[in-house]
Amino acid sequence: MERTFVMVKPDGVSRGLTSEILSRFEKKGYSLVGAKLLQMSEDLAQTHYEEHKERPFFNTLVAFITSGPVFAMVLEGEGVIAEARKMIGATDPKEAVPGSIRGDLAIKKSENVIHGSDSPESAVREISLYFNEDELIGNKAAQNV
Ligand code: 3AN
Repeated sequence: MERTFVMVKPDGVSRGLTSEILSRFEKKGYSLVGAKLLQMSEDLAQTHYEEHKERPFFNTLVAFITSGPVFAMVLEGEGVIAEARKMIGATDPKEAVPGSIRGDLAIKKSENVIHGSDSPESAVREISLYFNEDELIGNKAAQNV
């Protein structure tokens, strides 16, 4: 079954949007197979966003994503990688359609409340950055077998 990595960013957590965001994915029919509230280190932030390290906004992005706790989760279900991206909406909340998470809950591109993996390769990479195998429900170790 397909899995993706989704993370409520510090602005979303501090604004109290975590449960609303999780609720949207659950109502759609996706299952939560892993979740944790964590404070990202600078190292983890730089690794997560390494594809953007030459971009002018990289330092701001790292500072922002480490500015407070994030809520990291792994969601499972049919087509969840592409569908979660659709539900999240465009990177710039001003372009994100109403009904999408960013379209409904954000204004600024630099504080766009949520991250979601953009491909199967990113999903695998990002899940392993934040979770051990035994922290994911459905994996053998997590079932104590
Ligand atoms: P997405 O999160 O929609 O996949 P990416 O991967 O292009 O978007 O960008 C990663 C993050 O970098 C975005 N979530 C956003 O917070 C930030 N970002 C992207 N472009 C800009 C920009 N021009 N100015 C400030 N922050 C940006």
